[in-house]
Order: sequence, then C-alpha cells, then structure tokens
Amino acid sequence: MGTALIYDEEMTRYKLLWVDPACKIEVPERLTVSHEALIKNGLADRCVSVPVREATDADILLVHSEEYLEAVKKTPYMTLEDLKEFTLQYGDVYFHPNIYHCAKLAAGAALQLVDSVMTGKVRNGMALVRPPGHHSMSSAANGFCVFNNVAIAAQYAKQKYGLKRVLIVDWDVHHGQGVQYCFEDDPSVLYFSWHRYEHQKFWPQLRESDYDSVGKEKGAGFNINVPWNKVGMKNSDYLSVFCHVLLPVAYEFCPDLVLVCAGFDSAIGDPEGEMCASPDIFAHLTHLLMNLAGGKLCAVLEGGYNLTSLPQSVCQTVQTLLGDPAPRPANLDGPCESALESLHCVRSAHRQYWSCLKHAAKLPTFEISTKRVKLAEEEERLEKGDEEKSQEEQVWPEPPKRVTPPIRAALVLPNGVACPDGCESFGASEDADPVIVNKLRENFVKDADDCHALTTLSSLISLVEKMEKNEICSGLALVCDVSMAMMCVVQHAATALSKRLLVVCVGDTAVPSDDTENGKTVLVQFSSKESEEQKCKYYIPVCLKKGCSDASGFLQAVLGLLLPLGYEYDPSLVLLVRMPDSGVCDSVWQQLTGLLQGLAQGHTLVLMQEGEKERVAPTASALLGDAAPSLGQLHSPLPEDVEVLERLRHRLQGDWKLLQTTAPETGRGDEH
Ligand code: SS9
Ligand code: ZN
Repeated sequence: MGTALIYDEEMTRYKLLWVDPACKIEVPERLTVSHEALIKNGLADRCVSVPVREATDADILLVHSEEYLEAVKKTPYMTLEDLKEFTLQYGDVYFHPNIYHCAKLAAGAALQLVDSVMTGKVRNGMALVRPPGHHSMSSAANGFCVFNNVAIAAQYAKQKYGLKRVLIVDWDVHHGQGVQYCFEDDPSVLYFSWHRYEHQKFWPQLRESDYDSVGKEKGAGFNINVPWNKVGMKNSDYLSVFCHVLLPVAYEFCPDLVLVCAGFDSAIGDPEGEMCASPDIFAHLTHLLMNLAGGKLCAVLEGGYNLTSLPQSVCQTVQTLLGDPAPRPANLDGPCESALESLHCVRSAHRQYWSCLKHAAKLPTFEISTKRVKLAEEEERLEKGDEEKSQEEQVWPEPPKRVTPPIRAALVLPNGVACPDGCESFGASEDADPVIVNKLRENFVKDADDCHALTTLSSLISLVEKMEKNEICSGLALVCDVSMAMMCVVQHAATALSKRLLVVCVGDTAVPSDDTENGKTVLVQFSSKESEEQKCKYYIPVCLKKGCSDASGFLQAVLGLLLPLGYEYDPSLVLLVRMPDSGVCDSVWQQLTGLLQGLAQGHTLVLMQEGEKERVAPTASALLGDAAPSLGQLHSPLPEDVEVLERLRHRLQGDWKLLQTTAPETGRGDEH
C-alpha cells in the first residue's frame, strides 16, 4: 500500500498584491520549492499522485457559515481596492482574485486525501496546499487561512465513513485556534496543538491557547494545548512532548484516522517560529504517529516560511510516510526548563481526563504559565541582547540523504519455516569469520558439538555485520536458545564492533546483565518477576504485575520509559529479544517492534525461540514497516504498574533527562 501525494500548480497562482509586512512571507514559492525538492529526491515518483478537486459548498459548510462562504465567493470579482478593504476585517490574511479558487482546491485536496486513505487506495499521504487552513474560523479568514482544510476533512471523514474518533495533530508553530473552536465541545475529535505562546505575547495572543483550555462540556479533555513560552525549542523538547503527552493520550483515544496539520514553521530557520528543531525531527514525529489508526494518516501542509527548511522538512515527512527508516536523531538531551514547565502544566491539566496521565504530578498551588506574564516581561527586557541574536540567520546542515538498505528484513529461519513475502531468507551460506564464531562458541555454546547452534550463530554474526554495513536494515532469527543468542550478539556487536546497543527483553526469563557495565549496552527488560532495586543506569528491569500481557501498562512503559530512554541513548543497533514466556499478544508486539524502528535507523534485530513459528509473519510485517494493528481503546493501567513506572522514572530521570516530566520546584531561572 502506497503513499498519496496531492499537489496542483494552480495553488501557486495567487499572491499578496499590496504591501503588508505581516503577510509578505506567505509566498507561492513555498509550494514550488517543496514540490521540486520531492521530485529532486526521487520521492514524488515513489508516491501515488492523486488529483485535487474543488471542495463543494456542502463540504465547506461542514465547518463554515453560509454568510462567510457567500462573502468569500464574491472575492474573485472584486477590484484591488475592494479586496484590500475586504481583507481588513480579518487578521493577518490577504485576499486575491484567485484565492477563492485555490482555497476550494486546498480543502478539496484534503478531502481527496481522506478518500484515498479511507478507501484503501493508499495507506497514507500528504497534500501540499495553499492557502493553509488551521486559523480559519466558521465565519472568518485569519492567519493566511481562508477555509479550514483539516477541520473540513475531519467532519467529512466522520460523516462519509462513519468514523467514531479522529485525531488531529497540529505540529505547526502557531495555534490552530480555528480547529480548536470547531471541535471544542466534540469528544469525537481530539485536537492536539503545540505552539509558540510566550505567555500570550505571541500571535494570535489568545488566552484560550494556553494549556488550561482542555475542551468544553462533552469535549472536555479532547483539546490539548502545549504552549511554548520560549523560542529556540529543540528536537528534545518536541520528542519529550510526544512521549509524555501526545502518544499516551493518542493510544488511549484510539483514533480511526490521524490528520496532521503539517506546518513546518516549527523547524529551524523559520522567521515566525524561531525554533531550533532540525528538519529530520519530522521523520520521527511522522514515524511515531504511523502506528495509530492502523497507519491511516493524512498530512496536510499548513505553515512553513523558510524556503530552505520547509522543503527539507516536507521531504523528511514524505520519505517517512513512504516507509523509509528515520535517520538517527542528532544529539538529544533533555527538554529545556521552559518546555518542562509546559509539559508539567499540560499533563496536570489533563490528568482528570486520561487514565494514562492519572498519576501525573499536580501543579503547584500557583499557576505557572499565564500568571507569569509579568515576570516574563521583566525577563524579556533583560534578554534583549539575546533576542537580537535570535533574529540573525540560522544555519544548519542539510539533512543527509536517507539511504535505505537494499534488504529491508533478513530472516534466519530453521528448515520448514516459510519466509514471508518481502523478506530475504538469510541462510548458513553467509559465512561469518570462523575465528569470531569459534570464540563465541567457546564462551557461550554449552554443547560444543551442536552444529545447528553453530550454524545459527554464524548466521547471526554475519547478519549483524551486514546491518552494520547498512546492507541489511533489520533482521529476525528463530534460535534454539534466545539467552545464548542474545549473549553472543551483545558480545559481538557491543564489544567487538563497539556499537551502541539497546537490548529490549520481553518476558520473565532471567537475562545476564553484566554486559551493561561498560555503558555500551543498555538493557531494558519487561517482566512480571520482581527484581531487586537496581542502581545501574544501564540495566533497567521493568516489572509489571501481569508482565507484558496487559496492553495498557506495557504501552505506558514503552511510551513513557523505553522510547524516551532509547531516543536519548541513541543506539546504533536495537536488539529485541522475545522470551518464550513473554505473554505479549501480537498487536502489542507489533506496536513495540514498529515504534522501536524509529531508533538506530531502523536497525532492529529480533530474536525469538525456535518454537514461535507463528510469530514470524506478524514480526516480519512490523519490520517491513507495515502499520501495526490498532490496540483498541485501552483501559486504565493497573495502579501497581503505574506506581512501579513512576518509581523507575524517578530513579532514572537524573541520568536520562528525556524521562523528566516535571519542572523542578526550585532553581527556575525566572523565580526571584
Ligand atoms: C508576521 C506575523 C504573521 C500570522 C502568521 C500566520 C501563520 C499561519 N510577523 N502572523 S501558519
Ligand atoms: Zn504556522
């Protein structure tokens, strides 16, 4: 199943016709440079090209008022003077004789995308459109937006396909207040937005963009605002909010469809956002959403005003939608203090609505965010120097070309187990260096004459080496002794090849943890077996009451603990070990396997016990990048598990900054 790309040159045929500093950044080239970059990188050719259409009156009326539609309809016939005057009634937007036509195409493009995905023509897709949509309201144009493309698409998807739940992720750097207003009291649409806010001093300067606007009436809890109160937010800040807010809530919500308000003014170099996240972060944001809703994801362009960073970000997004593994995220640390404060506020504001946040820390008795406007103003005066610096041109390296290994998944299987379509059978013929194999055999293989074990061992070693050389992306091996195979791979990869290894063990079987001492290996084990409190930063036993058989608790551990830790550690290889007693069901296992492929450029090696032949197909499918099946709406995790996870997070957050979810009580820079 492919990826749709929707684009039409017609949407470049309107522009600002008078002088307006607020609007001069919204130019036709935004679309042409993005589309050209997709062509240049060979991505456009790999997509299914879907034509645009005009949204009908009925489509537009799903969100907008008749009066507003009728007013916009007149704009193609207006004189320049009339257009200017018409424009004046709205904020930060301009009209042009051809914008009504383009706005119908932009909304229509979003609907074509929804149709393509919902009818199964493609798995996912992106629409490159102008004008953007997320600021436009029922009866008002705003912020370069005429019709609310994504809001219309959500209503349309619900109506035409009977969807019960739609998730809208707005990663544009501005608050899509138009989308918020549209769905504020509607629990069937979960709207998530992060946005530059600066304690309400940044456009559109709305009180209701703060973290405490959580939705109204039946829709309470279904509107999530993450205000950025400082500029310069980085990859770590974005990932932290995904791991600790958006993803847990999104999995609990269990959408039938994911729509993305894909604005790229949240990337480095953008004159509006002034953020510092690199374009390749969008590969990760996209990847992390791709296992929701069975992979049904529609990205619709919103903002993005730096003509260098915009096309780079668009390419990262589309290449990920196409299924190519994400690049390794560069130098992640923890979130900055201001981001941590926002995270703390959002989690606390939503703890009563989402069971995954039930345990989130409450806010201190005073409200942190909005009421600090005064303090923030003071700060600003102090930081004037800094501010001037941030206006300077940013420079950043162009994301390197993402090369996908020729073999996506190689399988080491015993005789008689069929190799699933799309995978490469990896046999004993690929001989590894006999010296290495012999040494491993002496150390680990109990029965030195077990020639079957030896063959598997040499296949494993050469598989790891081919992954290292990027000839193979991921691997799966059925072995007769997972613990032994695990020790061999750890020994070879971490010690001999000196790779950074993240080992994820699922199941109760005891695993040797001595290899974690040198810091070249991080070992996380999910089990139901109580183990003594560990002090080590590199060996992390996660003990859940029902082990991995409880989807809710397990997912909470994966999203809130394993992922952030994995991202911060940034391994070059992930070793995923499934113990014979793991108790994990297929859909959870596939979600885990899928999510882990955001790390190490998708280099995941899965080890499973020989008997688990039935697990080969679902695992291989996840390694090939197929969307994992949805987990269904999750119930509350067990209180014991929540407590265990919180304790662990607490113990580890000093060493792993991406595990932090609360602002420190003291030592805030602006608290004096
Ligand atoms: C320019 C102010 C522009 C409107 C921004 C709309 C972005 C839509 N200094 N404000 S994504
Ligand atoms: Zn924007």
